[in-house]
Amino acid sequence: MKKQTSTYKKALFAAMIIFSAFWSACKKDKQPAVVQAVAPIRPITAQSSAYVTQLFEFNPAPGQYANTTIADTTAAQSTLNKSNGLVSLGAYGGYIVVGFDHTVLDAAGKADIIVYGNAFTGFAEPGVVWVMQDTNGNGKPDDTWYELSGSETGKPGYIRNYAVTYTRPACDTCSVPWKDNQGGTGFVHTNTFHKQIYYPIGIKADTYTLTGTTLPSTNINRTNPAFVSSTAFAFGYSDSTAGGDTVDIANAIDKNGSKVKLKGIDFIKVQTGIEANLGRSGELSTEFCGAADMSLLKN
Ligand SMILES: [Ca+2]
Ligand SMILES: [Ca+2]
Ligand SMILES: [Ca+2]
Repeated sequence: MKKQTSTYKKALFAAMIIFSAFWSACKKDKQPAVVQAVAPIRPITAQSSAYVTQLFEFNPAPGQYANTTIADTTAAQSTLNKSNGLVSLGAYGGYIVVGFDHTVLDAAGKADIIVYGNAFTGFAEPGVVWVMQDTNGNGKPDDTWYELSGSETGKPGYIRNYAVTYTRPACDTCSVPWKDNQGGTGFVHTNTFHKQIYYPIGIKADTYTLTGTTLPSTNINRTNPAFVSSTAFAFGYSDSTAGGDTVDIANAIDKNGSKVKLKGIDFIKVQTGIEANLGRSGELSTEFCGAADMSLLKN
């Protein structure tokens, strides 16, 4: 009898655990996107620029344009206040942080920001776009970055918290070794067209690490070695479509991949999304040419 009771209790206990797990799973499913702390909104005024107006950070990866006028601070500055500046971010993880002079609001059901690059058909160099709201209101991007998810989020080869460490090569024009946090290694290969140092001269340390989200290499086609093509992903990445790529603040996700509701954003970061050598074209490196608040662009 005693044994039966204990078996019964065990069964009841197990049933309760299953039910509570089921119940909490259901509750979880019904939870809306995480709502972030309310950040101050800087309203649009008659003087507001559609384009990003301030450069906060330029931290390139090694690449064939490193240490040239296409990948220096002046190049990074050239992307402000217009759509046709140009800075090369280098290989995986190279990034730029820029800001608007007002808060770009999330317009319901549509894209909010256009990011300009220099892509053309078959030559996408996708950059991951991140957004930040100035939660503490100090005008600086020292708050929390949220990735804007795109068509590749969750697919094989998509990895958040991906990190690549670059090492200063043995000689100035030697290929730059890299090692990622997934066991991968390789080189940013030097080529005969660009003979300068590929390791950014601004980096004094012999190694440095760039961290972000990496995208799948599935759209890179090496069938023709003379022209390795890279087709644009469906949506959500910069330097992918001729004329610019639009992104939606509503696609913001946090570091765990959960959707986040942001009323608006003040800063954006664009970061090269794939470590890949494109043969003669050199390493895959996102170019950033500017960005604009679509609500302020004249049609
Ligand atoms: Ca939107
Ligand atoms: Ca801030
Ligand atoms: Ca490009």
